[in-house]
Amino acid sequence: MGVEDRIEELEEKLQKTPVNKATEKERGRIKSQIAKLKEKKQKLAKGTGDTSGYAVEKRGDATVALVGFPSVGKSTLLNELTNAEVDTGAYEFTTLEVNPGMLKHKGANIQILDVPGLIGGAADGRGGGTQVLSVVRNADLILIVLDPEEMREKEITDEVYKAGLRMNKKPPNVRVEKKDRGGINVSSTVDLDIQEDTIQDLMYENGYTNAEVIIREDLGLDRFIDALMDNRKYLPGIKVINKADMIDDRSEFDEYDLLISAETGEGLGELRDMIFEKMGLLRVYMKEKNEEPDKDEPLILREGDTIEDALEFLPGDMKDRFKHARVTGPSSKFPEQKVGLEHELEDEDILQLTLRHI
Ligand SMILES: Nc1nc2c(ncn2[C@@H]2O[C@H](COP(=O)(O)OP(=O)(O)OP(=O)(O)O)[C@@H](O)[C@H]2O)c(=O)[nH]1
Ligand SMILES: [Mg+2]
Repeated sequence: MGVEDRIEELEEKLQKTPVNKATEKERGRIKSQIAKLKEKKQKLAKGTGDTSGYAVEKRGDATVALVGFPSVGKSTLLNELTNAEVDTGAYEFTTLEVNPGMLKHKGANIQILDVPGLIGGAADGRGGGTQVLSVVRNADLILIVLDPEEMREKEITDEVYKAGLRMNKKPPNVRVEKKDRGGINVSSTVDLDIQEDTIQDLMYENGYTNAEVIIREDLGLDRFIDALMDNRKYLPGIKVINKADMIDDRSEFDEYDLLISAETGEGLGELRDMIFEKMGLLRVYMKEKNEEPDKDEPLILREGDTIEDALEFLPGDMKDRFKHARVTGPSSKFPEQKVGLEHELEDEDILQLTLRHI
């Protein structure tokens, strides 16, 4: 039996299994088997798939992937946000390859990838979906573009989910440590909904015989299985409704991040800011002693980055010659605060380095 048939069979079995405590172990096992088979299938598809036209080098400080059904206006949006000039059209599947463009915002170079429109079944390989989704996987942010006249939102988010991508979710707070003996030991800092023997079973199912499992959040079966799979990717996402110029009743779309119009330019300023912020990008202005900071070309870092991370982006030997830094701005307690390598930087900090002479 092929991988596909086996998945189908298991999915049918799962549907027939009632959801209650008594069946939890069984459901866990089926879900875990499905997850593993899907991973296998994706690997197989990758091995044979034709990726020509899809291989795009990552450039700039961060990458955004535009995801949506055909004709929602992805290419029009790419052209408006970046230097790109790609074809757009009133018919579906105008775009058949990945088109990159560069958005310059707040001193950052943000690469935007317009990928071919997704279709239902994309995660299973329909319409070149596997390749499209592998481009999305490599991005730092997913920008879902929806058409107000034909939302089909769940179809899109389902494909993204099935490809192992988890949008706006933190990785599960689960730690697994392999041991030499002692079986599977589960400990948790919160009350757990899943039963302990279900967890043990899932661990065996995934090839562990001796391990310590520490769980720090109350999670369901799916999220626990996510914690055991290597191919899950957690990344930020934004959902926008395009073609705002065509909408009569805007209140219907209150739950979305933003209403935009790639045609009239409405909302695009806010979208640029939102992209920058959601990716957790920071601007750090470098300054030489007794000089003004360089505000035109900030160093672009990520939330949580330290002085040590900043040094990685600077010319070679600065790290070896580092003595200390002085920071003025949101992360400093007072101007020109003297700090070391582990100091965390914030957006719009001014950074001055003192280096050893060699
Ligand atoms: N009214 C209106 N039409 C828009 C807007 N943005 C795009 N369109 C139109 O929608 C149609 C599809 O736009 P594209 O940018 O080609 O859509 P796409 O998502 O790239 O489509 P595929 O490449 O086929 O996946 C074109 O006729 C655009 O002119 C908008 O904000 N408002
Ligand atoms: Mg297009």
